[in-house]
Amino acid sequence: MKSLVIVPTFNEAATLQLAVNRAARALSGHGSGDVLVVDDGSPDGTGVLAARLADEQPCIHVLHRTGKQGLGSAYRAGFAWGLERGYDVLCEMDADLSHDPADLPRLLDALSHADVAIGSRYVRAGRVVDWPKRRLALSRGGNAYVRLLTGVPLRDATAGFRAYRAQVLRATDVTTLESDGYAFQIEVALRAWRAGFRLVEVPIVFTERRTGASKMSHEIVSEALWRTAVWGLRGPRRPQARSGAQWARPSAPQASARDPERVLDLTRTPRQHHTISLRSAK
Ligand SMILES: Nc1nc2c(ncn2[C@@H]2O[C@H](COP(=O)(O)OP(=O)(O)O)[C@@H](O)[C@H]2O)c(=O)[nH]1
Ligand SMILES: [Mg+2]
Repeated sequence: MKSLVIVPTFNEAATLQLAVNRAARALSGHGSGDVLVVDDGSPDGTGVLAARLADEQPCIHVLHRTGKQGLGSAYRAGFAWGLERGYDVLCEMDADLSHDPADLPRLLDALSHADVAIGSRYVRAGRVVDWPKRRLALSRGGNAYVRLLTGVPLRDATAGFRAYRAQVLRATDVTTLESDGYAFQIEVALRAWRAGFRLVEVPIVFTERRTGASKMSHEIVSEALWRTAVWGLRGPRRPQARSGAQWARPSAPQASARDPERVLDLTRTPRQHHTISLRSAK
């Protein structure tokens, strides 16, 4: 399986090199993989740095865009780039080291029994380090709101550290979505779930950035709130049946206290949903 890790950047020069190099190293120990930086003309020179890294290492690529166009837009461009080039798996990862690139192999491994692996802060063994109480409350409250309005059974639907099988992004028409920011993350997860794909939440530790500034804004939060309400009103609260899954159903689920994963069997109706723990796929 050939993987692509997409890293959107706006003013992340302080951490980009470390994040990209660590991602490349994590991928090199896990089959073949590339990294794509999608930079929106960062004034701090992140794009120039990314171009230099791409010159030095063939597994690193960069997409330069003019002006800040939003996280959703950056991912749409990155997904289109990766799908055109035939990658089997496309990952999302932030550049500010809040996501630990060393967790990439666990996300990729989880695709042996799922179509989408979400690095989750809110399942057992997942957590957030150094977020102010207000930010944590916003994130947890936002996720409760998403579950209530849409029925999607995810603890962390706004997470931005993920691995998707390419077919999920094709089937959900991801490059034509219009939402941005957290709304984009919610929309892709919701579409995948409604289409009957199997989602798994893999616990991660999310560490607040040490340098640079968050691009989170009131506009991003309010977009997520109103769009989620519209999706909840318009769409079904249950997934479609889906046949021909590529993952192998695990024969005997085994609980593991060290490496628990929350698996949502999306081939079932919501009333039949159950949560089981699985050992990380080998
Ligand atoms: N290309 C691009 N990247 C963005 C944009 N907004 C945010 N990002 C990147 O998306 C990632 C997550 O953003 P961040 O501000 O850390 O969000 P937070 O972790 O929720 O506070 C980082 O790598 C940002 O540089 C944007 O408009 N364009
Ligand atoms: Mg961040």
